[in-house]
Amino acid sequence: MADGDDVNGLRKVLVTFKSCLTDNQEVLMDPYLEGWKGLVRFLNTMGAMFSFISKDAVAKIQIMENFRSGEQKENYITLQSMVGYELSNSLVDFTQPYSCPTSGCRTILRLHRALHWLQLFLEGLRTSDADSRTSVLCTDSYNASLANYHPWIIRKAASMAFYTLPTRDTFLKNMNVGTNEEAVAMLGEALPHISQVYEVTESLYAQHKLLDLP
Ligand code: 1PX
Repeated sequence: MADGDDVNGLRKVLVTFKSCLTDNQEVLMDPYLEGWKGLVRFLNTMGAMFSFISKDAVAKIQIMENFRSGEQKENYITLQSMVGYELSNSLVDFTQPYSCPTSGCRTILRLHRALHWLQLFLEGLRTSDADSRTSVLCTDSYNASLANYHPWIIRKAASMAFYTLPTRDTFLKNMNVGTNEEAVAMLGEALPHISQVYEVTESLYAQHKLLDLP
């Protein structure tokens, strides 16, 4: 399938993560948010049970877009410039209760943790058998990542939503990237780029001790 055929499909969305990394390994904010917006569009096709997840993701994307269109927009071009700017201006709360408005650093951390879930889920989808259950793949990847940061009530609501996911076959079809084999091949192409963005962000946050921001 030619790239040009993929108008609404996930190929374009996942490939967006490829354009996040600059030559000197910085993560560009705009394609990062664009990638998330595409994922949210896909999530919105999966039914009302997922709308609480979608709303939270949209709210976080919106916070970051506000930074990108505000007075300090130049400082939010990359994740690296954001971290440098917010830390040197004491804009990041390391403890609760918060004394500063919501920082970009803590907002991106939430999306970054969700990117880890995405990485695990897509890898599960890519490598699983045709008769695997998407709900199980999703639950396993969630429990191994995001669930560790969520309270019981969110975990419960998320697992109920996962239960409504379609079969692996239908899920791959819904991705709108051709046959299931083509969808699986596309995941294999896109995943290394998502992993790279994840790893670069993880080491940036570790270096600045930002991985536990409340
Ligand atoms: C080919 C597959 C594509 C699938 C696309 C799916 C896109 C999913 C987008 C999920 C974005 C989730 C962001 C969650 C951020 C978060 O952890 N927020 C919590 C903490 O924020 P706070 O500001 O309070 O510190 C917040 O409490 C979360 C609330 C909503 C529940 C989040 C559950 C996340 C489950 C992720 C799995 C999505 C399942 C999609 C099914 C395929």
